[in-house]
Amino acid sequence: MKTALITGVTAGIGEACTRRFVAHGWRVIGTGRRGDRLKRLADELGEPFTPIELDMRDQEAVVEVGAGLPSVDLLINNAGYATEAVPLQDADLDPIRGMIETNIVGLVTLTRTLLPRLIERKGAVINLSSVAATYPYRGGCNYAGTKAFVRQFSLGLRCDLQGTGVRVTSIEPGMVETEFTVVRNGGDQAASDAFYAGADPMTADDIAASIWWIATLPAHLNINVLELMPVNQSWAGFAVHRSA
Ligand code: 8X3
Repeated sequence: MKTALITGVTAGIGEACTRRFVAHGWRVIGTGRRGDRLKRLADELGEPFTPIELDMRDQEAVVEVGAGLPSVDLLINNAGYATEAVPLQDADLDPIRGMIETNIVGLVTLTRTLLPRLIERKGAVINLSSVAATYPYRGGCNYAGTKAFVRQFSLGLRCDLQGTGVRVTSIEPGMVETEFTVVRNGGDQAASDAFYAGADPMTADDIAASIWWIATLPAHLNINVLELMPVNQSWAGFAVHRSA
């Protein structure tokens, strides 16, 4: 039985991946911050699912969890979030630090801790980046910066793992309707609904299907980067400030 470690399984893409991999006969070890949701998922999925309560900002806990795991075939570094999209000059630093600790430091720590056991299995790492890694927008410099890190970390990790057989992918979705935008707006469901209204955004399951495809490709084939958007999302032009 193949085993995947998936971070951030209590909602959205992580939860959709968990359901998809379990449905295909994998064992999933899933981490998340919300114990009640982990328990609900464990009650529903039963024996193939092992829940672990973990806050990716807590680096000691990340090392402890990573070091206690068995060999795994796949690490999906999904846990991550965006702080409110306000210009840096108006933003509070504490939430930004928390995001950087989760999206970057936690991801690197868990990956480093687990790599020897991924190498044993000639496994794979799939990292959740974002279109924000490539296309800047106002209020997103820190979030986009973390996701650009994730992409470049993924490409560089391929170099480090040359010859080990371990595959690494950066997957970079645009609008996916999940709790992402509720979190970004401090719990404001109406703001999230307005953001996705009429856009026919991607679903968590669209991304889980792509991750399943990447994970089950022949072992000699590596998807380096995969960028996805809903058809209704594209790019705006340059912003130009003009003096009066
Ligand atoms: C977030 C992507 O397009 O919702 O990672 O800003 S988008």
